[in-house]
Amino acid sequence: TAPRKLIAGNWKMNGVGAALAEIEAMAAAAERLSCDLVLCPAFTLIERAAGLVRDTPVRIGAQDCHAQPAGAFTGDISADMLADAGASHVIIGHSERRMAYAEANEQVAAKALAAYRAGLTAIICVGETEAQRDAGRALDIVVAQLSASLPDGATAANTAIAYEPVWAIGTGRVPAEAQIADMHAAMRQHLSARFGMEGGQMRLLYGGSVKAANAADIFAVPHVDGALVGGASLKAADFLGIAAAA
Ligand code: G2H
Repeated sequence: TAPRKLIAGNWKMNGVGAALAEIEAMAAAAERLSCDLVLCPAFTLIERAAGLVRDTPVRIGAQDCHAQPAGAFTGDISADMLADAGASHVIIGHSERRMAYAEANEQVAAKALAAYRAGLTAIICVGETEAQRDAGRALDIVVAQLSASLPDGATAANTAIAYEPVWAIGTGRVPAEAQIADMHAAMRQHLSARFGMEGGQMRLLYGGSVKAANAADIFAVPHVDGALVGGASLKAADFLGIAAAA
């Protein structure tokens, strides 16, 4: 049976305190939804957001964590700190971090392990660039990323995967349904081969320019178990429109 869909919002570097009203509105509607909702605002909002959703089905996540539990890492935040602030999830290896901070697969895997140790669920991101797709290498690249970015010990409970083609992020361009289907089938095959039943149940999210208008078509693709949403997660009306399609 297909797992319950997970719709995760990635606020990126957007939103100050006033934006918490959007999370409050999402939480107020969440009870009526048949999917799981996770919002990942900036570090500075996590504790307040977690307080707001405490008695609702909505969960709060972060957008990154450090691989080490503590130490001399100026400006960084550990997975334990996120858990302490009330987060239950953390996005790891988003392509914006892979590109801007040169985060390699091995570092992504180390961060995922840190997340597991802190009791967090990792949302691990993978995705090819446009040049890689044009060269016919998208499936190979993404499966290789997946293989190297997931540590041993990944389970369906502590890990979700987000497939985000780099060329679809914030561009309004979405892959053809057949392209998403092929990629998610390849990822599922890899995960089942490596993790057995756990890999078969791990939720595979699609990310990149998801909005209410295209969500239903994307969710109908086999092995799409939810979405990682950027721009359309900032406003409750948009995000709830996507969640309603799940
Ligand atoms: C891809 C996505 C969220 P957007 O980065 O992770 O952003 O929906 O704005 O393309």
